[in-house]
Amino acid sequence: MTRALLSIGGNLGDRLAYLRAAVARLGTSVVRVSGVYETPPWGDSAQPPYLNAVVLVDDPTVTAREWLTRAQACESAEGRVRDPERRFGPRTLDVDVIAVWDGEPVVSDDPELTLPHPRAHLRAFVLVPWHEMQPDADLPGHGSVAALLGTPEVAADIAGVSPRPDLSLESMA
Ligand code: PH2
Ligand code: MG
Ligand code: MG
Repeated sequence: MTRALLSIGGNLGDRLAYLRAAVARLGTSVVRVSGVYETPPWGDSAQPPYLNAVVLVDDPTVTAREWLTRAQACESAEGRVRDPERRFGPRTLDVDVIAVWDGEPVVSDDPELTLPHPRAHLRAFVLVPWHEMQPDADLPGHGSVAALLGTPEVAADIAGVSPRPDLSLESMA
């Protein structure tokens, strides 16, 4: 079995529609989805706010590498255009593989797919929705998500991560 935690986000166009399209494309592999959050852009501040959520997916036939392929297929299908000059620039849809488990956590230092995601432990826009969806979750190599929310780097960003209870992906899971 492989299970993966995916972060989905976007800050161009109809942001909710892009998140919904990603969940729809992931199809029957979706086990749970978090609530939707409005989040300030990290890494390149001159751009609109993001909507972010996380999705737990499970499929016994899918390897870690194939989760990356599926994530990229979601991005391409929703018109994601990569700007080589602007790594953290605005995008319709970003789907990041945060962690994968095949019974045990998968660890990879492949530069194309580093697992767990090398910055997830620092990102409130990943940890806040994940904690809401799975309060007992662990980020492999970093301990409990609940504890990570208390670290100074993350705690400082939590106030900016605003729940959007008016927007939902739930009916799609
Ligand atoms: N993704 C990025 C860069 N910056 N900021 C927010 N708020 N949410 C994101 O998903 C995000 C970002 C690159 O993957
Ligand atoms: Mg990202
Ligand atoms: Mg990405």
